[in-house]
Amino acid sequence: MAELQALIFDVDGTLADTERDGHRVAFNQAFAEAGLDWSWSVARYGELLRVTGGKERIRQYLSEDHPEILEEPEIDARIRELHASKTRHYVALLETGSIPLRPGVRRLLDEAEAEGLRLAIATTTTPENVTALLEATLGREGPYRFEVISAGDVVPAKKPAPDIFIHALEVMNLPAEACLALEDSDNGVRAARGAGLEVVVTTNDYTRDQDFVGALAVLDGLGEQDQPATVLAGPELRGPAVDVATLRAWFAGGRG
Ligand code: XBP
Ligand code: MG
Repeated sequence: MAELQALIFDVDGTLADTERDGHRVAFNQAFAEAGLDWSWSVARYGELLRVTGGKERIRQYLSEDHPEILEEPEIDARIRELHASKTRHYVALLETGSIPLRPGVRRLLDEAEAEGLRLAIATTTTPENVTALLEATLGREGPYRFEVISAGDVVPAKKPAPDIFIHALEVMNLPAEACLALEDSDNGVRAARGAGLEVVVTTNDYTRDQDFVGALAVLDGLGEQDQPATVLAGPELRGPAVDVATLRAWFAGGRG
C-alpha cells in the first residue's frame, strides 16, 4: 500500500464557496457590461453548473435559451471576450476579500504542510482566479504553498474528464496511489476517480444532493473544533473535524 504523500485540492466549492456569490455575480456583471439582458439566478446557475468551465457554461446557456445566437459569426470570439470580462469582474470581487476559505481549509493546509505532505491544485477554473483567491485568503505567499496549480485550459477536456488531475500528478511526478483528492462535486469525483485517485468530498448547497460514487467519504465540510463536520457517507469521524490523521486513516482503509 502506498503511503499518502500529497493532497490535491479542487478550488470552487472546495477551498471556498465561490459559485453563487462569486462566479455567478461576475458572469452577470459581464453580461450587463456587454449590454446583454442575460441574468443568471441562483437556481438557474445551479442548473448551468452541470457544465464545467465558464466559456463552456456560456455556450450551454446559449444552446438552451438563445440557440440562434450560437449561429452568429464570431460567436467563439464573443464568448471568449465575455469570459475574459467575467474573469476581470471575478478577480476584482475576490480582491475585496468578500469570499473566505471554507471552515477547516486553512487549518488542514497548515497541518498538511507541517506533516510534510505535498500540496497541489486541480481545477477547472481560470488560473488568474486561483491566484486571486489564494492571495486574498492566504496572503501573497498563498499561491506558492501549492507545488502545482493545474487550472483551466491547460488541458483540453475539463472535469469530469480526469485530465486536470493527471496533469497535476505528472507535474509532481507522483503516482495516483500516493495522492488524495479533495472535491465538492460529482463531476470532480468522476475526474479524480478517472485519474485513479481516492477522493474525499465536502459538499455545499449546490452539490449536496449529488451522487459521489467511489468517494472514500462525503461530509458537509472539513469542520472545526467549534463547528463540527457531519459525515454524510463513509467511515466514522472521530472528533469534530477532518485532520491529516483522519485523511491518512481513510486513505489506508480505502486501499485496504
Ligand atoms: C468550477 C468550474 C468553473 C467555475 C467558473 O471549477 O466549473 O468553471 O465555475 O470558472 P472547480 P471559469 O470546481 O474545478 O474548481 O469561469 O474560470 O471557468
Ligand atoms: Mg468544485
